Amino acid sequence: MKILKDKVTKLSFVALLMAVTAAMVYTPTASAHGEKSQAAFMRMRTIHWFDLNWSKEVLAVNDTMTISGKFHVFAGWPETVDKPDISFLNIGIPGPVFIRAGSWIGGQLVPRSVSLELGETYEFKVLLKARRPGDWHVHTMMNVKGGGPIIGPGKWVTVTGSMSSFTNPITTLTGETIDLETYNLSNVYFWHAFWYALGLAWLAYWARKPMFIPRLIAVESGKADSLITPTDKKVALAFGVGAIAIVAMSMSTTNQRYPVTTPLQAGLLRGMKPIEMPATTIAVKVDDATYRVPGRAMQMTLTVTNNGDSAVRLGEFNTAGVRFLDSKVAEDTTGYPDDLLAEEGLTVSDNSPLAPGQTRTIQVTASDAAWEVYRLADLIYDPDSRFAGLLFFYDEAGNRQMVMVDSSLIPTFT
Ligand SMILES: [Cu+2]
Repeated sequence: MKILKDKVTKLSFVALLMAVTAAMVYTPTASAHGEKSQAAFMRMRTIHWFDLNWSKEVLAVNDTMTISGKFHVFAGWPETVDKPDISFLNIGIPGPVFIRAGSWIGGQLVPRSVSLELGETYEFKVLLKARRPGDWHVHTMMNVKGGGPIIGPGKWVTVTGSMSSFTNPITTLTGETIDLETYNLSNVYFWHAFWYALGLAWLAYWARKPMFIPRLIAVESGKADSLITPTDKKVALAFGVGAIAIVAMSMSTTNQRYPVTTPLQAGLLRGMKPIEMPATTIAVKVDDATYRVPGRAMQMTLTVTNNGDSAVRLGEFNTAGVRFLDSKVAEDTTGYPDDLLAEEGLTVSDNSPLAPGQTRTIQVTASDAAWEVYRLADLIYDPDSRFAGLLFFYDEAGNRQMVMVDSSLIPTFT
């Protein structure tokens, strides 16, 4: 029996050791943080992020970087997501590994929630200041009240240096320069410690005498009054009056020390300036769209009419942050996240220049591992099998036109 017990103990120890080692060695680098698990049709039919640019990939603590780009608010917004009347331009990072030094939509600073209009395209910029060393997957993101987080593409950014050197100086309107990283901290510590100590002192005053059984007996035998002596009453009065006096005095000294204070600034920002998108001269009709289950690609049959005055070719299809490019037409120069970039992911049956006035029906295949990795293939589980995305056409001079497409997306099983 003893031997068996020893064996079990030994084996459990080995198992524990193995588990610990495995946990230490196995550190998966997640390349997406939340968006994969969201319904595919929601990601395809809410906000389309494009023209994104991360100004740096490596920076030191206290250095700044910007993430800029555009987003299109899809007009066929899903029913189950509240309209983006109250939205907040956020950034998706694991805590304040950066601080957001500023964020703008259409050139306007947006520290508060904003109203966005369906069908409009906006330009945005976020200024980040590095705070904590590490490798961080930084996402653009929009929080929609009544809808949830709408997560944009994420890119790995490395912060070097030491967090202890981080500072966040601001100059107030009263002319004082403070460091928001530590400002007022000792004051907060002091007052919390002070009042906590006062509470403990009150408890200790009573607890120095026997607390429960003798007092219970005294109360039960009708001698409750004997438990509170005249001294006790004086002490209670001192505590009561003292607490009120300290509150009143410290309130007035605080008012003297900080004579100018304002309430918290809040309230929805309306009237965000959208980008005036030039009227598109390309008409696209989605004749049908399918995806194979299981599979890594979607196919569309598009009838494209060029109403402009120069020949165009299809360069990109963008949905849910995944960019499918025809490398013969378009090339990414922005350092777009690898896992979301299909450099040769777009195949067009006939991608010769479409002359002005011409109409052509083309077969377009958007194919990449990202379709599966980012679980767009999981559309099969969604209650609304429709997609939406952006098509980018380029003319000979390199001018780009964006066309929004949206249609049902039918699975095929053969
Ligand atoms: Cu991520």
